[in-house]
Amino acid sequence: MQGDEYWTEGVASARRRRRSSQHNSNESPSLPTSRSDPRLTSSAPTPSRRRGRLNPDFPLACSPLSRPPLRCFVSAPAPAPPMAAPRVGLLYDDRMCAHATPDGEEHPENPERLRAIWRKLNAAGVASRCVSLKAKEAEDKYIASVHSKSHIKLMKEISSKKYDASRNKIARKFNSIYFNKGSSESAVLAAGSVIEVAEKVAAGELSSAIALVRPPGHHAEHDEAMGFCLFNNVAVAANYLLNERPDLGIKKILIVDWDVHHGNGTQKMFYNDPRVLFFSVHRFDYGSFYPAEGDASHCFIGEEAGKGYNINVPWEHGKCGDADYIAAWDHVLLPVTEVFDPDIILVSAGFDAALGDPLGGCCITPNGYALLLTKLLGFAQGRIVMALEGGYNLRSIANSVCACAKVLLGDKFTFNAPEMQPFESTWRVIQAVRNELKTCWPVLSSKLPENVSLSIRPSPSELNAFSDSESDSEDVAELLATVASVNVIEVAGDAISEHLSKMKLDDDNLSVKTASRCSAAEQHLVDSVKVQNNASVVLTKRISDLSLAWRSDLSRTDVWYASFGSNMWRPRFLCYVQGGKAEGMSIACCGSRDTSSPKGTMWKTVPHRLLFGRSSTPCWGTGGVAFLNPEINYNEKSYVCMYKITLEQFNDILFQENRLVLEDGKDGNVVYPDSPLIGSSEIKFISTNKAIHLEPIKDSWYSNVLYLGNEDELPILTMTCPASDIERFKSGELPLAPPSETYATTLIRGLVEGKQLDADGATNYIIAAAAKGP
Ligand code: X5A
Ligand code: ZN
Repeated sequence: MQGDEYWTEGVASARRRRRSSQHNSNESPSLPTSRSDPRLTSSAPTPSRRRGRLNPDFPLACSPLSRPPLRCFVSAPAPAPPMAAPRVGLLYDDRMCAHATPDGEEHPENPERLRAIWRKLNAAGVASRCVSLKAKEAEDKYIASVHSKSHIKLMKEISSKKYDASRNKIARKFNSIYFNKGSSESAVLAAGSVIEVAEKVAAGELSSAIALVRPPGHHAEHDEAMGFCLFNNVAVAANYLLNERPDLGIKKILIVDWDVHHGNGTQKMFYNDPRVLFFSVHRFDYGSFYPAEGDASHCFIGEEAGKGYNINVPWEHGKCGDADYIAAWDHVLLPVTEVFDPDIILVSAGFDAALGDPLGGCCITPNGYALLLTKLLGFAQGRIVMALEGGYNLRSIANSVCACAKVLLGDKFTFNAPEMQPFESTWRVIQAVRNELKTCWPVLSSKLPENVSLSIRPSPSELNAFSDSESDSEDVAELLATVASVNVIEVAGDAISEHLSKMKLDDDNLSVKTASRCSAAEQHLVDSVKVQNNASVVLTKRISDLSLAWRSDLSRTDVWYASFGSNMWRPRFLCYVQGGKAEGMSIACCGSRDTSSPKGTMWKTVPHRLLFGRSSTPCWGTGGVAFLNPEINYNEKSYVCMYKITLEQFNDILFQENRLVLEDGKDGNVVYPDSPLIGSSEIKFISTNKAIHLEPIKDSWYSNVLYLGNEDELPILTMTCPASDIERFKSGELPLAPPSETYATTLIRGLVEGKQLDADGATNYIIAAAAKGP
């Protein structure tokens, strides 16, 4: 049924068959079609990693629109043929430790990162098994394929005497950048080193390689250093292979960017280039996670000839780990890669999504990275080049790189089942990505299997195990211990694949498999559906039942919801109650559970500044949306349109504003979160404290509920950003942006139809607010 669901063995054996039957006429005709991937259980490398070029006469196997070969897995196991150990390049060079903060200030992106990895690889006996390589400078003409002349000149001269007096000031003009006397050399070596290893892998001199480089690269744009990145090392290397070395036969490149941050620079460089498939999986947090640009969303799929060749998997929150990444691999990356059929894979290998990372707040384990990498080895004949990007916990990055090196060396790995299920939000994100790309990649057009709704874990708000933000610092040892204690399922051989990817479409065994993976807390839900035929429907119903209690409770309390943005226009507000979309909206709302109209409407002005920020929204497109500065400011008068609604409805609006409503997909059902964000105790809290920052959704835009006083004994509530976001707007970390025309029109209509201002007055009010900033 679902022809595109992948697990490691599936990819590897599918590749083996294709290569052997079509491409590689000199390979043995009796290649194994074993059900279990030997890489998972033995040290013998698989035939898919054999060296040997594609037949250059063979036409490009796949355009995105062609169907992949039908996969059917023959179960007779066969031993893999013996083969020489892979030659794995390992590039380390102390000269890339020269880039450091100018006065020894602490910084996460520091030289110790490289040294920690290098020490670990030596201590583990891994370095000596690799082919050692030294850094090499990139020639200007190669860097010039992605960067402007002036950017190259500045980066190469910034360390010279000439800039001694102005260096720090120039650094401050960029976003998250420092320079010192070693920066120029390190940057040129980092770019040159990735070229160096990519060339050797492409030429077949090495099977695969790891380049331990810094400064990192993926945030660097054509004319801009940012996010600790000076030159875009991976982009430079990709262009080198494609444009400078046709002799190496590299025509299609897959770039996998698993750094926790969006690879904005790389995305832009290949946005309309179909030769480079750029895949980035990153925290997005509704647009608030660094670099906090809207173009990290899944809607950005490439342009012109490059349409479909840019894939973003934007997590909605932190705490994503092995299970979430494996799901993204199995249900997005691998099916597309199978069709794309790259000649080489470059990995923008940041390790800041690792468990314990101080910036990432995610929790990939070293074994998780090993598995993600193993799954990629099934493509491009195993030609993989890893280039270090971010990763700021020294222990985590050392262990993670070490695990990856062992995978490339062909070491035996026993993959434990991920200790957790993917989040519910993970399936939502993956389904959204697949929808966006399905016309470009028909292999993504099938619905995710039904049983995924059972393979979920609660939202992070209900899991307090791991650190989530850049500011939190947690004891890594403690975190690792936590994971160790839950990660108890030891599996081997054929059983592994069953555990690796729980979306394996074995509907018959659904309840058994699911049960073995659920936490005790989820078990009662599973028990209740075990005997049912349509399990997910029953589960959904159960969730609705759970929510009934709070709903009937909160339906008895009325509040004033004070709107200052597009909801001032009644038809737009009614979408949040009745569902659907009003003029100017590009996506529909699902509405509230209780669709009754407001019991009253009233206008007021409040002493808070109105501002416009963020760079785009799914509903209104490019341009900022409205926020109310939570701080009281008696010099300000902002208009609010208040609607008298039930507290239940207010929660449903909060859910929708913060995109917490799960589209069930099957029959248009929607699933609301099963507990309210603002209950009676929060109302109590808020009337004394004036505001409540909602911890469960602290990273979404409207996570702060403000109390603006009361009107006929009912509290007036609104939703806006937290005070910390105001600081980020002020510092420039979050962009201020004027509203788009459609959005502004909606606000103006609200004010005019609400008889608060005339058209000119309303226009001026919006323009003034947009001009003032926070
Ligand atoms: C390469 C990388 C992160 C920049 C974060 C800035 N950059 N707050 O991980
Ligand atoms: Zn990063």
